[in-house]
Order: sequence, then C-alpha cells, then structure tokens
Amino acid sequence: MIVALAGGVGGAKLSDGLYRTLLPTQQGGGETGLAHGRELAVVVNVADDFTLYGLRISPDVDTVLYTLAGIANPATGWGIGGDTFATLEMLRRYGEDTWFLLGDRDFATHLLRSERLRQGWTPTAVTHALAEALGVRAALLPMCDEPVATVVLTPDGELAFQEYFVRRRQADEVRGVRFEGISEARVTPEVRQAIAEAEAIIFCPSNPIVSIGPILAVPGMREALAASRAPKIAVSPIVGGRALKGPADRMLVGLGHEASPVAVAALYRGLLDGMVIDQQDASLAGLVEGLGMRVLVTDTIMEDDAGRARLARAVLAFAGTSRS
Ligand code: FO1
Repeated sequence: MIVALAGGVGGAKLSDGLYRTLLPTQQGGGETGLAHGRELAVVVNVADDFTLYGLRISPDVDTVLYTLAGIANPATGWGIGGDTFATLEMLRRYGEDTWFLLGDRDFATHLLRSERLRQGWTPTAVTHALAEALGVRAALLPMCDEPVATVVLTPDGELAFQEYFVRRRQADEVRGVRFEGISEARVTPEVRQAIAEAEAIIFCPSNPIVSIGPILAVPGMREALAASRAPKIAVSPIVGGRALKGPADRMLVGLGHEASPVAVAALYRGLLDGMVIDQQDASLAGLVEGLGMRVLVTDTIMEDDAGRARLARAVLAFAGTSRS
C-alpha cells in the first residue's frame, strides 16, 4: 500500500501518476523496489469544503476523484471535462452571484453527497461510494469525517477559504491561517489503517499550508505518521521560487517563510525521510539535506500524463531506497 497525502490540482496529478504506475503492476513493485507496491490510498484535504446552495462541496476530494476517474477538466484540473453550465446560468437569471463555477455534471456529485450526508453517511462512506461508481480502484480517504474549515486572515479580516481562493482570486495578503473545527477532528479508522499498512507515504506537491497543513493538523495524524516505519517522501510544490499552481509561494512569504523547497522541507521537518526537489533548485539540495533528510533532484513538472508517471516512478524508486 502506497499512501499519498494530497490536496488541490498538484496533489491530484501526482496521485494520478502513482495510480497509473501502480495499477498495472499487479505483481509487485517492479522497478520501484517496493515489495507490494500495487495499492494506493490517497488521504485528501477536506478543509476547503464548504456549503453552497445547500449542497456540500468537497473540492479537493472531487479533484482527486475526477482525476483518477479520468474525467477531470484538463484545462483547469478541477471540475469535469466537457461539463455544461446550464444550472449555473439559471441561478444567474435568478439573480445569484455565481462566483463558484459548478458544472451540471459536477452538481450531481454535490447533490448525491449532500443527500447521503443528510441520511447519516460519513464523508468517508460517501467518497468510497462515489469512487467505486466511477471505477476508481484506489482508496480515496477524506482526512477526517468531521467538518473542518480553513479560514484565511487578511488585511481585510478573516475570509472563508473559497471566498479567498475563488471569489477574491487569492489577491489578499495572507497574514494567518486557521482550521476551524480541527480540534474536534479525528483520524478515521480507514486513514489509520492505510498509514499502518503503508510501504511509502508520499506528501504530494500540494500547498504545504492549506492542503497538506490541515491533514497534518488533524489530532493524532502526525503521531500516526511518525509511528509508521514506511519511508516518507515529500515533493516540493515550489519550483524556482514559484508555486507550480495557486498561491503557495505568496502564502509562504506572507506567513514569514521563504518561497523555496527549503521552507517546505522545514515545515515537514521531523516527519520526512526524503524530499524531492526540481532540477531548477538543484543548488538548494545541500540546505534541504541539512534539515536531516535525503534529497532527490529531478524534473518535477507534470505537463502531461507521461510527466505524472515519470515523477511517480522517480518518487517510488526514491522511496524504495529510503526506508526509515
Ligand atoms: N477553482 C477556481 O479557481 N474557480 C472556480 O470557480 C472553481 C470551482 C470549482 C468547482 C468544483 C470544484 O471541485 C473545484 C472548483 N475549484 C474552482 C477549485 C477549488 O476551489 C480549488 O482548487 C481548491 O479548493 C484548492 O485546492
């Protein structure tokens, strides 16, 4: 079992590379050097979740779900490819400010999720059913079943995460971040079991503050990860001083860090055996090693399916030589 920690489009892309690399190798890890590397569990951030039009929306779960199901919108990385927007258009005619772009097919996911949650299903059970229905043969595991909400502190005050991210286009300076409800959250039995069975744990190139940060903030998560003897490898989402996608670089700086793989490694310090950094940042390898972890320098840019698979293979091979 390989466990990936993911949130957002970068996390979904590497999860997809891992999925396609592991899925066909039903008889062991092959070139990865991992003994039974054929199963994948993706632990997904749910602190971006929110309620809109009475529907529960779980953007990071859906981004991983649609990506692994092969139906994600290739242009955006989120939403469903070829989706139409008739429902949103009608909402607009009713005078709604339709700032969050929900496609018609995407609406079906939120309708069903909301209905099942109202019926008493857990987010884990709903996600399992959605993934199974779409033919996804990896475990998609929400980081917890309790509601957690990222709140961003800006010069204009506190903003709900999607308000900051989508409505205000990440334009605000970020002075702080908190995860409302996190103290009530618990590591689910499914996540706990996946971590316990993991042969490698991969921190995807997701935003370390608002994607991986909430996962690590679930009470008991760091302890569960630390108790696992599996190699733990992170892939830097910062390349050449910039975030590959989204506001991670500006967020890091706003919160007093550098926008560099060194800062990301420092945030994960004590949890990792290895860090994968891009070849553009090769000169920083020594500084990352100085934080007590091994470093792999490689091409981390995932332009297409081949790029996702290439990075996944490199990360798995690195994990195979980094047993803790
Ligand atoms: N991101 C945007 O930048 N604009 C949108 O209108 C938008 C809509 C959307 C709908 C469904 C969904 O699952 C994701 C959506 N996202 C949108 C992406 C999402 O809000 C962010 O990528 C994550 O929350 C950050 O990880």
